[in-house]
Amino acid sequence: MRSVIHFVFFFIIVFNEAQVNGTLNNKRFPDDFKFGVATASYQVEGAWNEDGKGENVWDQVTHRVPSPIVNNDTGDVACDSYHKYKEDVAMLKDLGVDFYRFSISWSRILPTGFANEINEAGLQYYKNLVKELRANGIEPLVTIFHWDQPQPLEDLGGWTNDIIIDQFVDYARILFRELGNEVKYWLTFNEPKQTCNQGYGTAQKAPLITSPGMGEYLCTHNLLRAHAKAWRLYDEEFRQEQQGTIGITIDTPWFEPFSNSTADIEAAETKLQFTFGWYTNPIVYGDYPSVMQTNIARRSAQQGFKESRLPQFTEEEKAYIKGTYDFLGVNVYTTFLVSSTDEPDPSMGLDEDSEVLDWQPDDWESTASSWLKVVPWGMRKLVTWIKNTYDNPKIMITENGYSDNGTLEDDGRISYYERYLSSLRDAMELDGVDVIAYTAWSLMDNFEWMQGYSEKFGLYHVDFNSPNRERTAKKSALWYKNLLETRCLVEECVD
Ligand code: GBH
Repeated sequence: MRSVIHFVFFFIIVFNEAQVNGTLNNKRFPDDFKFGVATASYQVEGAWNEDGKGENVWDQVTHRVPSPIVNNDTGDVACDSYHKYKEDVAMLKDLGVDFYRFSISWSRILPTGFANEINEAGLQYYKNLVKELRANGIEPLVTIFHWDQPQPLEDLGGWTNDIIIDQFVDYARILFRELGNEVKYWLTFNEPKQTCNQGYGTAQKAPLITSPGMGEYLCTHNLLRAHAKAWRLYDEEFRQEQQGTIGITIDTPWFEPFSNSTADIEAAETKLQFTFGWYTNPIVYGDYPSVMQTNIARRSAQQGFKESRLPQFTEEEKAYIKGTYDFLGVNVYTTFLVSSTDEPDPSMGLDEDSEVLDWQPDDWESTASSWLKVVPWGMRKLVTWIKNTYDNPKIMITENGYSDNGTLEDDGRISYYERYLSSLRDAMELDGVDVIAYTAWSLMDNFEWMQGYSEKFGLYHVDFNSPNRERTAKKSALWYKNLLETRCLVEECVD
């Protein structure tokens, strides 16, 4: 009976949306294309001080008085996934996903950040989770670092101190050794731009350090070398035996030129280089984008610095970093417009150093998050630009999603997913972009960083007022389940 109701429900949803969005791509997703959902440790696990876990920067920031987080929210309990992972896996099984992207909490494995002592209970949690996933036919995709560095390392300067490179690699080695027989897909970092620019530049993410145009560049310089070292460690010591694959997730909006003028077209390209190229150019080609090198060197000199604020790689480091990816993970949510300007802001900072202007028009379709405007066509333009700029890499969309206030009747989310997936399918079909996977953010409502629990991205609702944190499928969960069965965005697809 339930399945009959579900069937009718699906039919109505699919039919209605197809009517509304008459132009959805009607090609089935290829058989080997993988669909999944994502979460991150601090956003879902809770159990912040249980079983020997150490303090990390998000514990530290959320416990500050007064709290910098909306409603004084914390991730102390979050979705309680540390205790409820079997329920999470049951949800994943019901959705029918091919894989689950989750991250590991560094301070759960290494309470001080240093590798002298492993917290076995923390390690066991991830072994249990991976085992449960495997038992249910779900592939784990593991993010080694999703923003929650151990506080003792932060006390030494965190990502701005190069001692963190070897600590990160030691941590990664433990994960490859202990989990690598069961985990075949790894991501070193999630969205390094947010770790560095928001963490050490503009103070919009933990550890909330304000050092625009200085701290954010130091952070990135260390993070890129840590990434390369972890990739090479896997490549040289684990790949042959474990047969896995390892990449990195980099986020960017699509940046659309405001007009057809050469200046605006160049400005949009510059903005892409300062956002996505900051990380991807070193990893694919061995060095920072030339526009970053030129702008920052010139501005640093004008500001009285003896050397560029953008650190330089040695020739040896360039060769070492170049090529350290098996695939590129891309997180994409939205689009910005970009124009050139005759009066660049002379102050220090990543945005200022780019010397262009970017914004989102007020009349673009909005969500619960101020930065997230619904712009489906940006998806195709972005992945096609990545294909053309970075030598046709394998691309995994490792996040894409929509925020609202948590309603179960989340038609806005369904419509967002339909149109973004259609645009992605267009890029695959019409531009030959090599996209191998798509990941919806998120499996369930969770701790949305500085916004606390005020912005909801889940396919499943979580009752944060109840000690049991009950999960309930939203309409979008049923829609995603149907998509994963049919692999098709319209009523009937062609292959
Ligand atoms: C992802 O970041 C994260 O990986 C994930 O943990 C998070 O829950 C999810 O998105 C939803 O936000 O303050 O105007 O400068 C997405 C990329 C980049 C979006 C930074 C918010 C801040 C915009 N994020 N951005 S603003």
